[in-house]
Amino acid sequence: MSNLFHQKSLNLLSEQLTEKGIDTSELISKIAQFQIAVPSWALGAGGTRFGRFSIGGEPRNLEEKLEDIGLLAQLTKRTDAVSLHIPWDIPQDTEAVKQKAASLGIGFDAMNSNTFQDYGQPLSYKMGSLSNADAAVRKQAVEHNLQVIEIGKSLGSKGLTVWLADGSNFPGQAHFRKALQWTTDSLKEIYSGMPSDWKLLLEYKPYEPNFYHTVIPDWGTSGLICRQLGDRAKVLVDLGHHLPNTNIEQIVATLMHQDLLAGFHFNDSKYGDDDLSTGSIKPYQLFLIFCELIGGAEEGAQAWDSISWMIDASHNTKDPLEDLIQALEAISQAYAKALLVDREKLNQCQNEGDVVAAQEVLQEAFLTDVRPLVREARIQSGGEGGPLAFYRKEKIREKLIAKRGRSSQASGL
Ligand code: RM4
Ligand code: MN
Ligand code: MN
Repeated sequence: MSNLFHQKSLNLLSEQLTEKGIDTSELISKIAQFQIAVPSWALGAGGTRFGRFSIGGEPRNLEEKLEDIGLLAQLTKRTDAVSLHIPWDIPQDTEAVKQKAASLGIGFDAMNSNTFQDYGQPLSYKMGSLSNADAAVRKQAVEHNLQVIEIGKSLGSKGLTVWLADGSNFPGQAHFRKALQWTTDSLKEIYSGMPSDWKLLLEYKPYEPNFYHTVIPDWGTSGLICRQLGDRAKVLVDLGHHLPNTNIEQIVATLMHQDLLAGFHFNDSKYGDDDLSTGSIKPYQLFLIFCELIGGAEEGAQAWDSISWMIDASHNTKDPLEDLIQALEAISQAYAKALLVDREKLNQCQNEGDVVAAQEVLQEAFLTDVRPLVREARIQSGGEGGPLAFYRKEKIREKLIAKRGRSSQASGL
């Protein structure tokens, strides 16, 4: 898109918004300030249990992962932090890693522990980790999390994300109440090992890799556990971790109402696939989620700054960097549209029971083409107007393949 065309569409949109009493420059600066962390495992092609197809030029080590995120930051100006997964990303030289990240303008978001696979540790997690019937396995899993906290401390992270694969595949395999109790007790030990300025983000997932029961299947179970841990334990909403048709925006509202929302893992899902690109399937849902977030923050339910933002995706078919550019764009758009909602009018419609007008208020915002605002926010921050076009024009993937090689290992495993 030419610069002239961009200016024209921005001016037109500004005029329309000014007529509605909306300050365009304030909007642009809000969009520009909104930063979303990128996980280290999103930079390589993912796979399914049937196979994996390498995209080529994927990062071979932590330094190269940082370089990729640095590039994303430079092009989009929408990300300024990486979320590491241990043991996939154990830094060999912490100081060097810190320096490299700092030189790229990248900080360290929440750390992710991993007790869902075996990677040479003495005891197997096949039958669970924090919920395992064997106390020795639970101890090992707790200690792993404490080590992750130590690594995070050395890098300047301020949070620990726990996602558990624990559960069972068959009726009778697990004792539901004991598994929940062991998980809670293990998490208590982990929580008390966190520095006082850290938060614990507790994820939930209804199924996969276990298909009969998951120890923390939903936000309610996660919230119940968090309540037993302390104020700094909150529920992490991964958009892909819901059964079809779940009203995620309502979950967000309820969690904010209880000051229990830790943050987000952005992605999308059609059936049970938890890692599709955010906004690619249900952009209206993403918009409605942001409406609740903005409303909840404005009305004082939970402070905006207390919420963490991250993309959690892993793709089998797309160039991961192109996908992340699209994801950052989709999130910015949903956020920008939600900022346009006339909340006063919506409130009035709700009080008067005017269902039709309430829908109109939401549609008015959602159907506004906010792309000129998102683009302008990027340009004003020093990024590229069209990061995807730039990425392709500069043949960045081809350059990465030339430098790093065509075949590469999976992002995490
Ligand atoms: C899980 C969950 C976690 C992520 C792993 C790789 O489904 O979303 O957040 O760490 O995948
Ligand atoms: Mn996740
Ligand atoms: Mn997931």
